[in-house]
Amino acid sequence: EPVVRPAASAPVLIKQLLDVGFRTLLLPMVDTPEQAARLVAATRFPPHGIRGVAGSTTRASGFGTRTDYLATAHEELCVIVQIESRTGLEHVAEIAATPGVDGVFIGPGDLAASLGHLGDPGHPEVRSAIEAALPEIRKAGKFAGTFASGPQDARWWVERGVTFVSVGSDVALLAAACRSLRAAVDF
Ligand code: 3PY
Ligand code: MG
Repeated sequence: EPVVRPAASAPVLIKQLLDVGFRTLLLPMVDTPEQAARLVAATRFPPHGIRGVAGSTTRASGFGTRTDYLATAHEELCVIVQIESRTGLEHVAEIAATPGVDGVFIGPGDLAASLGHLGDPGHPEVRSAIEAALPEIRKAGKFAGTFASGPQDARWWVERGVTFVSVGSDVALLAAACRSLRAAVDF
């Protein structure tokens, strides 16, 4: 299942992604349970939320061929909120407990910046803050995720109960392949 992160946690962007057919969203910069609840509402049609109805114009509804789409769309969603600030961490238990939030992903890059360690997501204070948040997320019955710097780091997080690990990036892979190709023709 592709996981899509909009540029901002905004209802209009969430609606566009859901209408196109994405079902799993990673929503950045969530600091409070109120914000988490508003974002969950943006993924649900009334009366459960505020998602706008686009009917048969959406790919998600099979352009109207899925006649049960409006009634069942919410059953197929996975809403993951991203905590990446000191404020967000302070509210981790309530954010994780928000109904409709399926998982919580901690963003180490922005969290490091928020904790005063800009550019150093591996700083011990950042790592221990993430580690301390994991049981809070699991206690709420939700899954925890974070970003790993490489395969070994991914294993380290998995051993600590993280079940959703982002490792590597498309841009880094492309850049590495370009450098290696460039080096191979350096006659
Ligand atoms: C961060 O580390 O800030 C992220 O957003 C990772 O995805
Ligand atoms: Mg971030």
